[in-house]
Amino acid sequence: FSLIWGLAKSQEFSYKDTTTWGQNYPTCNGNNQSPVDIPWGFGETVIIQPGELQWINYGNIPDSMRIVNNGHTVQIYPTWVNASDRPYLTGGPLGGQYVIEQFHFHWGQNDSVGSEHTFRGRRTAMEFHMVHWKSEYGTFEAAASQADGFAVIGALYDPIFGKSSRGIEEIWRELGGLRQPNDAIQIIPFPLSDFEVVNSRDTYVSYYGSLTTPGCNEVVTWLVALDLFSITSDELQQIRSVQLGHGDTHNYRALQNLNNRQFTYYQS
Ligand code: 1SD
Ligand code: ZN
Repeated sequence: FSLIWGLAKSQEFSYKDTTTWGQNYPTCNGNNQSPVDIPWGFGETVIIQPGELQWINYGNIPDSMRIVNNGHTVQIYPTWVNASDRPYLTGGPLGGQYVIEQFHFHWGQNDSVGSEHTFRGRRTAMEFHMVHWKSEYGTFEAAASQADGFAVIGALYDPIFGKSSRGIEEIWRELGGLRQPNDAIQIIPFPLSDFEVVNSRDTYVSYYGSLTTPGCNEVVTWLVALDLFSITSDELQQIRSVQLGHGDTHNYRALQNLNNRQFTYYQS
């Protein structure tokens, strides 16, 4: 089993029936899978754990920024020449520093679906993920097989407020170059703090889970913002014109069982 083969194989899946992923990727049938329904949300009172989640270096402008349509999502890789400039998360539930690798989006066929996590059964129109890996493991690939290897920020978007935001606009103006799977472009870099979830002094619900795509590695400390973020219906229409592999028209996975897991809450 080579790493190259493993990576190539992990690209082979469709969203038409996400419940069958376990046939080719046994971990997708595990007990700590994501996404899950979160029984709270949108401004309700929760018990905040001590220890703030800290966003470090997110105002740094990347040295380069590359976007790919990987057939499953639009994925953005910001890179910094000096490792010390890379943004990272620490504090809250995280035991160490988690550096940013990439960010991407999950969406649906219409405004009533698209997010992967749900709040009290309510799905929103889009979900934004910022994937981080624990820097002490040296590489993204090494961290991908460690139980505490990844931290992923989730932010749910909905068109109910009808306004756009800077980070979304900066990516959306590039979507024309990303229409087909394997399309890839370089863009003029902008700081990740242009996304409202960054530094938002928000409350995050944290739980232990997995990647929401095959191999479904159970390596993720999830931090989902309890706030709701705004996008326009027009912008949602635009991301639906990005073609995915296998003719998929959405890229959110079905909800998974919580089993024995618990939720904790942190402030940033
Ligand atoms: O869907 C993404 C996938 O595109 C890839 O980024 C993977 C990490 O290699 O992470 C999943 S997710 O769990 O962040 N949705
Ligand atoms: Zn994701």
